[in-house]
This record gives sequence, structure tokens and C-alpha cells, in this order.
Amino acid sequence: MVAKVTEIEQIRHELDNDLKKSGSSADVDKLRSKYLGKQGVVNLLFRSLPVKTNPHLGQAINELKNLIKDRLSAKLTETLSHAEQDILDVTVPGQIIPQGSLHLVTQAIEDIENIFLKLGFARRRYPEVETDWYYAEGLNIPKDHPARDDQETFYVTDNTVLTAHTSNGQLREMELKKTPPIKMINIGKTYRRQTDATHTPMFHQFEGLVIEKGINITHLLGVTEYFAKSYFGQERQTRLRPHHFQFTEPSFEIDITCGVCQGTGMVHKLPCKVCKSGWLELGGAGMVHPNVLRNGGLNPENCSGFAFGWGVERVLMMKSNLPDLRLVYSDDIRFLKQF
Ligand code: FA5
Repeated sequence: MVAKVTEIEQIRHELDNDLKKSGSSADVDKLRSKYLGKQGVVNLLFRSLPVKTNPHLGQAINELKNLIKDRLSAKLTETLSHAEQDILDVTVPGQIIPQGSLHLVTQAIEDIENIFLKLGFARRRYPEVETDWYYAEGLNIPKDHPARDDQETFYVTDNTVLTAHTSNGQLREMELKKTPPIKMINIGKTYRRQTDATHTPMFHQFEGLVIEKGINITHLLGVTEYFAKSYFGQERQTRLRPHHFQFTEPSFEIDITCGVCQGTGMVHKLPCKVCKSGWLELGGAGMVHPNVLRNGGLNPENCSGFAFGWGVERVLMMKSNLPDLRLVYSDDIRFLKQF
């Protein structure tokens, strides 16, 4: 028994020395067969025990076996991590990581925002899930009005919707500021149950609102002209067409000259395929209805205002001559990386 214990001690000692000398995974493999192989040190030790052996001795050899296993795996990990360092070649060219960019709609929003900031407008964001009052009733759109057509509007509950326009921001801005002057540009997401080449179910609008004593249509024209020339180019012109909105009186559609035919309606003596008439529709606008001013807590006797609401994706489409608006929200990287 004492002889065997001394032998175990010697084996441990020998293992220490062997491990110190080994430096590669091949060395560790050799040690594994030396100590743990069929004809290895541990098995020979087991076989050399007397038949009715002392159980304590068997236990001591098992502990030795586990110790050898642990030490060998630790050594293997150590040699592998050294090997990895050995093959690190710092002269190999680095991997080129593809670089992303801002989405084209985000870029358009930033461009639009910057144009209006230069004119002194304050950038606003108002709720996308809105109550009936801000979205319709307070904007002079009564319950039975066709503008509430639920074919187009996404209802959340009977009294709340996903906003189909950013005009809800008009009343919210009046409530926030309480008194004129008001000069805001509200850019936000809007939702309608529509989808085709010029419509997407989610799109963005930018809504301008200017209220002060003496504001009239010429101010609306000036801002419209400034935006059109800044965003599309100095050669572009705008015009007003009579229209109807419940929350403005009078109301207009604003058109801008087509960038392809420069407003002539003709390209190489043929009708322009983009606009057909020389003009493209920019969006709705008008003088804020007195009822809306009152609903926002203002007195129409003391102030007046204009408002407009235009589509971000539409102006982007017009500027970049996009054939189909749905491309903007596709995940086609070949299209997106052009911007
Ligand atoms: C309105 O939404 C009015 N609230 C605009 C307004 C504001 C008028 C303030 C007067 C005063 P309209 O429904 O025409 O108007 O939409 C405005 C613009 O949103 C359109 O000219 C178009 O550019 C864009 N638009 C409308 N529906 C979609 C859609 N499904 N996808 C992409 N753009 C759209």
C-alpha cells in the first residue's frame, strides 16, 4: 500500500515535468496516450493492484486519473490559444465592412426640415394615434362627412385612428402656443388604406402652419415658392388651383412645374409622360378656417393663418423621378444604395 502511494506521488511529479516540456497540441496527445491510453501509466497501475485491493487505493488512483485529465485539457487550451496567436498575420488586408447610409426618406425629411428652419419654422412631431377631436371634429369635419371615409382610415377604436394626415398637429400647436405668432412644420407618419404606384399605406406628410395678425394668401405663395425652388431647383414655378378642404377657406391644390418637360408639357415634340400637362401636384393648402382657429382657442377677429400638408414620399418621387413609390419601402438594396 505505501509503495503504491509513493508510486502515485511519483507519477504526479512526472506529469508536472512532462507538461512543462510540452508546447503543442501534438505533445499533449502523446501525454494523453502515455498516461491514459490502454497501455498507459494509469491502467498499468490499476492492473498491478492485488485482487482484493484496498478501496482507498482504488479511489486514490481514480483521483489521479481525473487530475491527469484536467491538467491535459488545460494544457491543450493553452497550446491552442498560443497557436491562434502564431497564425495572426497583421499584413493581411482587413475585411471591408459594407457601409450603410440614411434611408432616402430620412434624407428627404432632413432636407425639408432644413428648408423650413431657415424660414424660422419650428419643427414639431404630434401623435400618430389620435382622437376624433384633433383628427376630424375639431378640424371642422363633422361626423357624417365623406372625408371620414373609413375605407381609407385605419381605426384603432371607435374614437381613435392612425392619423391619415398631419393636420391634427394644427389644433395641438394652437393649444401648445396659446397665442400667435405660430410658425410650425409638423413632419410625421400618416396611414391610409391605399397601395399603388403613387400610394403607400404608410407615408409621411409635412404640415406647415403660420398664424399671426395679417397673414394672407400671398404669404402662403411666398413660402410655397421658396420651398419649391429650394427643394426642386431655382427654375421651378408654382401655381394655385381652387380646391376644397373642410379645415381651410379658401382651399387650394398647389402645383409645381414638371422637372422633365420644364413645364412645357412636351418632350421632343411628344406629350410629357411624367406630367402630361407641364404641372405636377404638390399638395393641399389654404387659409385656416375660422372654426378651426376657434377650436384651437384663438380668436379669428385678431389673427389669421395659412396651412399646407404635402407628402414627403411624393416630393421625393417628383425630385428623383421614381417610377413607383412602393420601391421606397422595398428592401431591394440595389435600389436603396443609389441614395
Ligand atoms: C391632406 O391630407 C390635407 N390634410 C392637406 C392639407 C393640410 C390641406 C393643410 C390644407 C391645409 P391630401 O389628402 O390631398 O390632403 O394629402 C396630402 C398629400 O399627401 C398628397 O398631395 C400626397 O402628396 C400625399 N399622399 C396622400 N396619400 C398618400 C399615400 N397613400 N401615399 C403617399 N403619399 C400620399
